[in-house]
Amino acid sequence: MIEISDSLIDTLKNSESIVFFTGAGISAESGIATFRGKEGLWNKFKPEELANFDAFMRNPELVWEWYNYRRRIVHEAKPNAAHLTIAKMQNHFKDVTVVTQNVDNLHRRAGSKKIFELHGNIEKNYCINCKKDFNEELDFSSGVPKCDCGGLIRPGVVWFGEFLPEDQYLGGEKAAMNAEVFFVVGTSAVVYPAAGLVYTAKASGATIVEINIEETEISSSVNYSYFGKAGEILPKIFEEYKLRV
Ligand code: BJW
Ligand code: ZN
Repeated sequence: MIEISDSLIDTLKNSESIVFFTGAGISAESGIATFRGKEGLWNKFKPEELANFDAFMRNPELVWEWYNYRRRIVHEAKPNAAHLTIAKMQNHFKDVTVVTQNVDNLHRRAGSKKIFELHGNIEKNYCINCKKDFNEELDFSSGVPKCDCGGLIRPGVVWFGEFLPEDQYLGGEKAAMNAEVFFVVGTSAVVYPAAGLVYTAKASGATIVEINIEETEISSSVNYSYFGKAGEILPKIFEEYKLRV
């Protein structure tokens, strides 16, 4: 049984600004596969082989097949105890911000209000040429859908080699700089510039708390590590906090 340290609860009691930096692992208990590790493979492809523009141009049908498959899973999924706990914490702290690498909307569906989406949103699409948004349901009956300008329509997510949406990244960076407690939940913390926010928060004086089922790239740099499922550990931290407020 994992014990939550008294000093972390004391720090939380004295904090107003809490940030949750999240990755695919927070949605694993909702039935959404993570990217890395053996669970992360889809049809034997690594995410790096599909989540890039060249792969899309080479084989848009294949990349769309992956996104449409994931879209169906996301629609059927529900926020889990970790997403719901973060949303509940909004009633107990002055400023709760979610900075997520996930594209699955589960933080919003759980009720979190202040969310920065660093890697886009799987519900969105846009034209590769004129960048027009196509956020309605797409029709694949005659192949990969195209814009009036002739450009292919692509998922509204951020692929390798692409810049993150500036407003979302700057919002996440500002939150990291202002955080008193910065939780890092369910991410392997290997994809940049997102993972760099952990070091931004640390350099700005935040207490860093990692929650993951295993050690990661950042484990040796954090103040507290809790190894276990996010859907079990986050509710436990919140319960201990409420007992001691
Ligand atoms: C649990 C759990 C449970 C499980 N409870 N925990 C060399 C060095 C440094 C950087 C680079 C480099 N070469 C290239 C780069 C840049 C590149 C990069 O970082 N690459 C690295 C992989 C090396 N980054 C980029 O390209 C970014 N853009 C950029 O840099 O722009 C500047 C630029 C522009 C032009 C030219 C050059 C540079 C863009 C990155 C975009 C990432 N996109 C994806 C796909 C999004 C769309 C989609 O969903 O399809 O984002 S890739 C994928 O990885 C996705 C994720 O958001 C991201 C991070 O993954 P995450 O969330 O950490 O998931 P996993 O699976 O890795 O980890 C899950 C974790 O959960 C594990 O630790 C488990 O243990 C844990 N877990 N169950 C708690 N129940
Ligand atoms: Zn267009």
